[in-house]
Amino acid sequence: MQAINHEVTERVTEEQIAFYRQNGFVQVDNVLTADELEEFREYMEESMSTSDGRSVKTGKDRGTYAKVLNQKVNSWRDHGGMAKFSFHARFAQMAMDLMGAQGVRLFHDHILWKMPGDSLPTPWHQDLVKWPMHETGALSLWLTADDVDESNGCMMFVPGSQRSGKLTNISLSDPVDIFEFVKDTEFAKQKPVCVPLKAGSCTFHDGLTFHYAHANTTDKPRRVLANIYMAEGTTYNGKGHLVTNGQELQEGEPIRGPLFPLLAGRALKKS
Ligand SMILES: O=C(O)CCC(=O)C(=O)O
Repeated sequence: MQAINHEVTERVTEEQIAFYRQNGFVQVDNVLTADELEEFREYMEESMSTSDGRSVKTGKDRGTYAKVLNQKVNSWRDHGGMAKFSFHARFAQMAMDLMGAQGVRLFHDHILWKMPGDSLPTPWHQDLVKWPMHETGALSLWLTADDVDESNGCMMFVPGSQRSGKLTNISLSDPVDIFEFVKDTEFAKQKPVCVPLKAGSCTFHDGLTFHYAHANTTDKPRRVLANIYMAEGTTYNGKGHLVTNGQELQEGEPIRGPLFPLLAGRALKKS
């Protein structure tokens, strides 16, 4: 177990907000206390060891997707411990400050493990093209339970690429080259930034920022939780998505309801 002894970071600074808005991502260190980090590891292990229909297979019979990621969406729905980290007020406040929103809802969480063995990198892609939202601005927190670097799957980001607009949905198991879509633009020339992190630290990235994660060449899983936050009032664009399908949302209506809890805001009234 890695020991940590530090002051926990409660809020993002003005400098971090400015960096995020310029570059489309930001690193925030030490967002978990030592006790929280221990709990976080324990709960993720428990959640990933149960099969409840929200897991991607983690066994030997691994398709290409599972070599990229073993994923569980909305872990909070059947593990109260995970809910602590998916609903954490500290992270929601940071997301709200980075977005400059009046309130934020959770769109969904997902546990993202990169397993050792025949691991593949997570190819360059944008997230927002997959999310059924009219507006831009939604973002992901990427919180690691392990030290991460290029050997086990740390992230890379293309600074400023959030300004490229929505491009195309890139399959993680059969990817096309996202840079082909921005040839001859400033985004193609921008040098990607690699972001190693200590356990209990995180990045935030805009849903339009190009990002990538290295393969895991070590002998241990790389254990991450990503929470997707959207500004209160973000509206449904009518497209299919795992977490909105069957929710009877109307196109153009705000995405609300018990599956999308309001986690931070000036007025925490509506559910
Ligand atoms: O964890 C990874 O390998 C990729 C994560 C990612 O693409 C995301 O959080 O949007």
